[in-house]
Amino acid sequence: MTNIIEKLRDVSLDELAANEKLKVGADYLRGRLMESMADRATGAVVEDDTQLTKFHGFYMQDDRDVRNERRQQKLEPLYSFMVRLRMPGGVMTSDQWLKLDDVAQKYANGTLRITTRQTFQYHGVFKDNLRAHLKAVNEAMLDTIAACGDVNRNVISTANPHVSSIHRQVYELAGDISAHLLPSTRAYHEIFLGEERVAGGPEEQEPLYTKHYLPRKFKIALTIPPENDVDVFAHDLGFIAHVENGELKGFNVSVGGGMGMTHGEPSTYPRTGDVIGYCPVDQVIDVSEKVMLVQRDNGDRRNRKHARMKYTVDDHGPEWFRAELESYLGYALEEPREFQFDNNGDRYGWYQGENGQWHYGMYVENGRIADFVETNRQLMTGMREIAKIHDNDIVLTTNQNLIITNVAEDKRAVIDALIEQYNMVRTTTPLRRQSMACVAFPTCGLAMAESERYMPSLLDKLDAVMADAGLSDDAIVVRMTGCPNGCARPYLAEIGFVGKALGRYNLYLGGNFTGQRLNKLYRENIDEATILGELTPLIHRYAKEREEGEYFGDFVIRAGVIKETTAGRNFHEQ
Ligand code: SRM
Ligand code: SF4
Repeated sequence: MTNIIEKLRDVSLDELAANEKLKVGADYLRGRLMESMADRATGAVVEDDTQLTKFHGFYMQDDRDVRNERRQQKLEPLYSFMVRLRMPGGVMTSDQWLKLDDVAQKYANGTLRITTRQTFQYHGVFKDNLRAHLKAVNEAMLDTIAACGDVNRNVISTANPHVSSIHRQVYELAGDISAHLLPSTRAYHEIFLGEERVAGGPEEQEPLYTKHYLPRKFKIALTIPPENDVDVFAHDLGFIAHVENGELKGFNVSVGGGMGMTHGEPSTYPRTGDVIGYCPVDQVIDVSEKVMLVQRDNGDRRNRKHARMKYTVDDHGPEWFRAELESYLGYALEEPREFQFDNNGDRYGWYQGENGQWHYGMYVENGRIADFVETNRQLMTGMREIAKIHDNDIVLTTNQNLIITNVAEDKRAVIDALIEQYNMVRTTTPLRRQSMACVAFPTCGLAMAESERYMPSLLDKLDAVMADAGLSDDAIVVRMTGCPNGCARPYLAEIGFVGKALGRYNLYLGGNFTGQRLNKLYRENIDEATILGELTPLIHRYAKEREEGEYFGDFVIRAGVIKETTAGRNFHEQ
């Protein structure tokens, strides 16, 4: 149990990954951001600051659709920022929805994007609009602090605190953990909200993070079995609720999940977390903090590709991790309790909560809230009209959907009429409802292939295959990402597509329906015709040969189509 300050006392920063030097030298996340913001000659911020803005919740990007054209015209890339909100549990009031919508129209590209971590992202925010944007978000009583960067990110929790008192308690814990693990620096308030720096005050301290912050991003999810909508095993730290006689007693603690990897580098791999113990409710904040500190002090700061906590857990073993954690806690974790999941998707349409109120789960294709001209689906306008008459919360889900919560019986018809009027919900199959795609082009700088813009048309074709096989009422978890970073958690899907190059994807098979098993590479670098050529016979075979209640991901393993992945470490073994 040696903390990071002591560990790095005699280590030259030059021996560490480049970001480590940057964090230490940035005066607690200030860098040269004041100057960068004032520089009107460019839409960009200086190179080092592009890493620091992440800790404040925004990323510099450029529009990749016009990159070549602008290069030919000798113009700088069309820089703008992606801004991500911190919204633990994905909950906002209708009034906040209206304010956030207004921010999108005034300072961003007019759309809102529900992310796979239950919050909104804005795209297309120009540097000149950034401060106004962040101030407006702040006026809506929200912020973007630590939404990205080497810190604890938005804490996600199983959707809809209004469904039951257990859901409410778990959601509140997500908020408490998020608040507890926030960085302490006032840099955000000074640079973007105009707070004065206290002159001559004591040097700012980051008691939890220190000037080194974390080796890499850190993610926490909480869920309540049998729902695994959050994909709890994809996170650095997962809490699985244990309920006895209708009372929330505590949580199983899972550590070391993560999705990201790099094509062609087998030392990088996705990993599902290990359940290492159990803690009662009143230890959750302490356990969150101490797990994060074990990673702060032991994560790899030399190699950023090996810096996530999943590698710390694998390198030392889960038993070591538990022992180390217990030494930080000063007490032992209890032994894990039994749990069972039955799905990792969302609930759609109207359903009733414990308090008798109604909730409407709305499918939002890949999380994009906009008015779509081609299909005449007016999701942005429709949600605005709903938010105007709805006097309760709207909740975002980790599957990029939303829930209009706490609707009285006699108000349901009004909401139904607005959904109809604005043509908000497209007819969907279970296959589509279980699907997710990451953002990718044109904003994501790391995208190798399309995802959000392509997945709908591929699903049209897969829907036709499913119909042909008589499986229109069956669900298969299908996910796509534009690169191997795994933002839509594709390695937990029954069918995963991961971008390799424009129009080409790696096809992964064999995840399970509950998000507890990783899939495996089945075909590499294939185009749409080959994807359909591979999947059509498999789907037909599944229709004919499956056992009662057998899911597609289980079938492909039983039928010998693909080998089961039993742990992240053997993800690449064929
Ligand atoms: Fe992600 C980076 C979008 C959830 C793993 N992710 C990015 C960036 C910021 C690209 C970049 O670094 O330049 C993407 C911005 C695209 C854009 O234009 O908006 C991006 N990630 C997203 C979102 C918006 C995908 C979506 O379609 O919803 C999700 C935002 C979540 C949020 O609100 O915080 C998003 N990213 C995830 C998840 C899923 C999750 O957390 O449950 C993962 C896999 C889980 C994990 O972390 O292991 C994920 N994103 C990554 C990685 C790979 C990390 C790694 O360990 O290797 C990167 C790249 C990196 O960090 O170097 C990345
Ligand atoms: Fe971008 Fe890759 Fe994440 Fe998709 S998976 S949003 S392409 S980083």
